[in-house]
Formats: sequence, structure tokens, C-alpha cells
Amino acid sequence: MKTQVAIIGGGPSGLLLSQLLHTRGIESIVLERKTKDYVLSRIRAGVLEQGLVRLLEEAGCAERLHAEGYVHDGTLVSYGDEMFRVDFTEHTGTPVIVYGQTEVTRDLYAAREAAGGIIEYEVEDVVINNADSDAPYITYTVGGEPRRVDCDFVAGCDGFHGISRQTIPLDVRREYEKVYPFGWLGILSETPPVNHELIYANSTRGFALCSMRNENLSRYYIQCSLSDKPEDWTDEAFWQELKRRIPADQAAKLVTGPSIEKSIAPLRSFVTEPMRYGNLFLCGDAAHIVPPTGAKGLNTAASDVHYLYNGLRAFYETGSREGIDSYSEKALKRVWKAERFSWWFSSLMHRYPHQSEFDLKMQIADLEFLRSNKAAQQAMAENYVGLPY
Ligand code: RFL
Ligand code: PHB
Repeated sequence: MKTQVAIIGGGPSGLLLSQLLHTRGIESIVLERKTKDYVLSRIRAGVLEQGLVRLLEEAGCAERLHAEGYVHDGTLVSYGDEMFRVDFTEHTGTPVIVYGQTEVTRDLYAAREAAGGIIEYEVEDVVINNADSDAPYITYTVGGEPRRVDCDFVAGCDGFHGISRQTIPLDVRREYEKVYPFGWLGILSETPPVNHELIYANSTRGFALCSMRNENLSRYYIQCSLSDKPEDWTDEAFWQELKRRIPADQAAKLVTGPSIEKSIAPLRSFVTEPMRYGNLFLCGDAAHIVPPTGAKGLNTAASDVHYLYNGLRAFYETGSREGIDSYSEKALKRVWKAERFSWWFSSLMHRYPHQSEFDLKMQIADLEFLRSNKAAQQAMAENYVGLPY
């Protein structure tokens, strides 16, 4: 097979890039390791920046998002029984949209299918060949059968555990990493959200987050130990622990019920540089990971897609290589700012092993400063709704 852009990974980055290229008549093929049902069963992001919403509009995939997504003008931050609100719209003129990554992915699959886009599922043994030449090609197998795709460019959208990043030789690639000494235990339950906006809670027992998908579907997280397993936590134990970490007036109105999903995610900050090697471009989690505090993962993947899509589009429409040549530098500039915000917000909100009394006082002072200082709230709001691109 021959195509213009071979895309490895059918998560949100790969699908969005493929659909955007399609709107400009640029051909692509998406190679996905799992089945579509498996990809759609992963419960992940819930908060979308305007930048991602605009890209989904440009891709023709925003109708359901506008009909069913929830506009959030602010968020709540609590510590103990104290709580305050950071107003995004007041400080930046921009809200965020609560709409699940699962739904974004579902809409993108539907658009790709309606346009007759090629997505190969359950691909194995994917190898990117001659990435540093003008004639790269991908080899892989499906059901044991060998296949090959020749292309102009390769987009590595295969997430943190994919093969694209590993294709960049070690003497070219530099990796930066911080692993946090805790995880997030998340549950999904068919109960009304405790509050109409998200609550990020710092408590002496550890972090908690109250989020949602819709009026009758709540998403809650609590900081947990890295050695915990989801099955160690009964629903009852989860609800009890959550109630102890959020302000008492919120705990009193929390509606509990059976969980329909329960999983643990470790927290990590990670960046690989450069994000380009010859005609291979890394996008999204393949190149960087943030801890989920601040909801930057999917949104940062989207800004990569924006830079890469515009670079490829300029190349095919005008022959200019400027956009693809500056891709890595432009994407990384924004990535590092998202890394900084996610690291800062994680550091502010979690309990760390060996945290001293002094460290705890610093967290509270930082929270009280944020509570009372308009400039600090504005800085947080600008980062939360997404820095411009
Ligand atoms: P994905 O979603 O990991 O998709 C990569 C795809 O590539 C496939 N793949 C391969 N395909 C072919 N060959 C191979 N060798 C392959 N290896 C892998 C995989 O099967 C998969 O389908 O990466 P992508 O597209 O870059 O998207 C990134 C986002 O998924 C991620 O950043 C977010 O989910 C992070 N995240 C959040 N981001 C936000 O912006 N807002 C949030 O509120 C938010 N909350 C979260 C999150 C992530 C979480 N977890 C579980 C890590 C909450 C959680 C709990
Ligand atoms: C979610 O709803 O899954 C979610 C929301 C905000 C975050 C992380 C996750 O910061």
C-alpha cells in the first residue's frame, strides 16, 4: 500500500490528525494495535481546552461535543474544609468543556469511517523503516500476515508504550522524566456529580478529585499508594476515603453507588527531545506524559497535532518545509509549559512520603496565596484553559 502520511496509533492524536489531513485532501492510513472496542473502553481525559474544541470543529467532529458537552467557567480548589473558586472566564474570557475522551474518540472514529478512511486494527510487529530518508515505509503483520505501507511521512501517535519513540536512535534522543511516588485510583459511577464544577482537593489524607461525564455519571479520583491494586479497594472503602478528603459540606451531599469502572494510573512527567527524526514526527503521549492534575495530557497532544497538521498542510499545498522543519521546536515550547503547570499543580495538591512540616506549611501558604491573589488566580486560569497556539 502507498499513502502520504502513515499514522501509527489510533488514539485521539492519530485519529484527529488523520481526519484533519482528510479535510485538506491529504491521504493517510492509521495503524492501531488494539480493537476499536478496546480503545473505546479506556476511560481517560474529561476536560477539553478551546484549542482542542477548535481543532475538532475544523475536523467536522464537534457537533455532539457542542450538544452534549458541559461548559465550565471555573473550578473549585479545597484544602481541609476550606474551599475557593478560580473563575476561568473572568480571568481569561475562556471556559473549558467537560466531554470525555472516549466520546471524542468515538466521534473521530465515526468521521473517519464516514469518509472511508483506512484504519487497520490489531496490527502487530510494527517497524518504521528508513525514517531518516525520503522514502520511509512501515512493515507490520495482521493475523500473522506481513504487510507494508510506503509513505512520505510517518506520524508516531502510538502513546507512551508505542514503538515510534524507540525508533529514534539513542544518540539523537534525550529523555527527561520524573516519576511521582503515588498513583490515582479512579472510579466511574452512575450517580449525579457532587458539584456542578470540578473540585481539586488537598487533604492531610492525600489528594482527591471530583469530576464528571454528565448529569448522571461521575468520575472521582483519590491519591493512592503505587502498591495498591484496584481490587484492594471496595466501593465502600473508596467512598469513605473520598468523603474524608473533601470539605465536610461536600461530603454530606455526595451521592454514592456501585462503580462501573475502577482503575489505577501511576503519575509521571516525561518529555522526549527532539520530537522529529527525519520524516518521523512524534505526537501526543508518544513524546510526552504529564500527571493528570490539571488535565493537560489530551490537550497537549492536540497542540502537537495542530503544529504537525499545519506543517504537513503547508508542505502539500505550497511545497514549503518551514512548518515541518520547525515542528519539534514549536511543539516542545508549549509542551514544557504544560509540563510545568502539571508538575506545579501536582506538587501543590498531593501528599508526598517524607514531606516535612515545613513542606506542608509551604503547600498551605501557596494555596492561601492562590485563594487571595487575583494575579495568581489569573496565572492558574490561563494555564488551565490552555496557553495559546
Ligand atoms: P493514546 O491515547 O495512548 O493512544 C495511542 C494509541 O496507539 C496504540 N498503539 C499502537 N498502535 C500501533 N502499533 C503500536 N506499536 C502501538 N502501540 C500503541 C494504542 O493502542 C493507542 O490506541 O495516546 P494519544 O492519542 O497521544 O492521546 C493521549 C491521551 O490519551 C492522554 O494524554 C490523556 O488521556 C491524558 N489524560 C488527560 N488528558 C487531558 O487532556 N485531560 C484530562 O482530563 C485527562 N485525564 C488522562 C486523564 C490520562 C489518564 N490516564 C489513565 C493515564 C486521566 C487519566 C486517569
Ligand atoms: C477527569 O474527569 O477524568 C479528569 C478531570 C480533570 C483532571 C483529570 C481527570 O485534572
